Amino acid sequence: MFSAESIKADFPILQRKFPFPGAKTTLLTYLDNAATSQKPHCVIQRINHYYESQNANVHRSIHFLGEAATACYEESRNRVKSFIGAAGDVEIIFTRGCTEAINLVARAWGLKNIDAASTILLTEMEHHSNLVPWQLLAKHTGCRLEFIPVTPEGFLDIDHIQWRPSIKLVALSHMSNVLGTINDLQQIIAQAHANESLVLVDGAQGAAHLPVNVQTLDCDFYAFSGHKMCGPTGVGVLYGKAHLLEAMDPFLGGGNMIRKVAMDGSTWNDLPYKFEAGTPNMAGAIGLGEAIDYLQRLGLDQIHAHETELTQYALDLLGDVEGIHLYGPRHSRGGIISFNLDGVHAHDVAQLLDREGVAIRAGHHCAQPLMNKLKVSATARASFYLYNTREDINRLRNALIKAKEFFS
Ligand code: 7TS
Repeated sequence: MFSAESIKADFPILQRKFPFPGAKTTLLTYLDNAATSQKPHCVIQRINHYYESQNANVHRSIHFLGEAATACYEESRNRVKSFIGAAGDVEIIFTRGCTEAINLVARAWGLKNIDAASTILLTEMEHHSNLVPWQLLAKHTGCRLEFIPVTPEGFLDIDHIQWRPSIKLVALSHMSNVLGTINDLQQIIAQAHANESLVLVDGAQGAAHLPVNVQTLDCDFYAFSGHKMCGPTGVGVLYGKAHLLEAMDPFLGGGNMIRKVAMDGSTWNDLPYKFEAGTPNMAGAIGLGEAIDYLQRLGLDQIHAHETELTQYALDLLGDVEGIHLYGPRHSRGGIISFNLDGVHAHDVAQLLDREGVAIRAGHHCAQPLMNKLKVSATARASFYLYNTREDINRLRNALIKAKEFFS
C-alpha cells in the first residue's frame, strides 16, 4: 500500500520542526519539488558510506578502493539504464544535470548536423535550459528556431506544426515546469520520425514522476537531473541512442574521454566514456543509483497515481479560493500548479506562505517566453512529490486564505 504519510518518515528534513513566524515551530510543508526534491535517509546514508568506505577515483586505479568505487559507479549506470529502459549501459552518460545534458547534445550533435538551412523545433513552454543552448547553436550555425504554440488550455498545438525536411530536431519537455502539462510524446515522436527529425526530450520534470521507457517512446535523446528525483545535486543523465552518440564528437576534452593522446592530436575513448571528461561526480552518481532503487521500490506507477490524485484534490480545493487564477490544463497533467491571486504579487504570496511554513516558488520559473505568452511577469507555483499529503494541500489553502485576508 502506497502511503505518502509513511514515505514522509523516510525524509529527515521533513521530520524537523522550524520556527515560522506565522505558524510557530512546526513541520515544513515542502511544495517546491519542481525546483528540487528532498532526499531520503537511504540516499544520504549511501553517500556517507561511499565517502567513509569506498572513495577513490574511478576507471584508473587498480587498487582495492579504486576497483570498489568503479564497480559502484558502473552499477549506478546500470540502474539508470534499467530505470529508463535503455538498450545498453553505453547509452547512459553521467552529466552535471539536465542542463548540461541538453548543452552536450546542442554542441556535440548540433555543430555536426545543423547548418543555416536547418530548423530546430522547440515549444513555447520550454525551460530556459531547453531554449538557450539552441539559441547558442543558432548563433554558431545560423539555423532557425521555431516554436510549437501552447493553446489557452495549456497543451501543445501539434496540428500547427508544418513538417518539412529542414526540421532536423524537435526538443521539448516531458512535463512543463510551469503548467504541469504532460506532453503527448508518443504522438510527437511518431510525427517527427515520419519527417526524419530526431527528438530530444527534456525529462527534468518527467523521469522523477512518471514511468519512462526510452525504447517504447523511441526518443533519440532523454535528459534529466538527479536532484529532482530524491538524488543528490550535481549529477544528471543524458540518454542517447548508441548510433547517434557514436557519430558525435566529444563535448568536453580531458582525462578519461581519450584513447590515445599525442602532441598533434588525440583519439576518443569508447562510449559512454567519450562524453565523461575528467573525474566524474562519483558520489553523486552512486547516490542517484540509490535514489532510483528507492523510487523503484515504491513504483513509478504508484508515485504518478498518487500525484495525479493529489493534483485533482488541490485543483478542486484551490479553485474555490476567491480571486485565484490557476494556469495549466485540468487533465493530462502532473503535480505542478501555477497560480496568481488577484491584486497580490506572486512574490508576496510566496513570502506570506513561507511565514506559515508552506514552501512554494514564485517567479518566472526559468520560462520567460511562457510568462509572456500567459501575459504575466510571474506566477506562484506549488509542486508536489511522493511524500506530499492532502494535509499539505489543506495547509497550502489555509495559508492562501490568510494571505488574501492580509492583503484585503
Ligand atoms: N528543464 C525543466 C523542464 C526544468 O524544470 C528544469 C529545472 C531544467 C530543465 C533544468 O534542470 P537542472 O537540474 O539542470 O537545473 N527547473 C527548475 C524549476 O522549475 N525551478 O527550479 C528549477
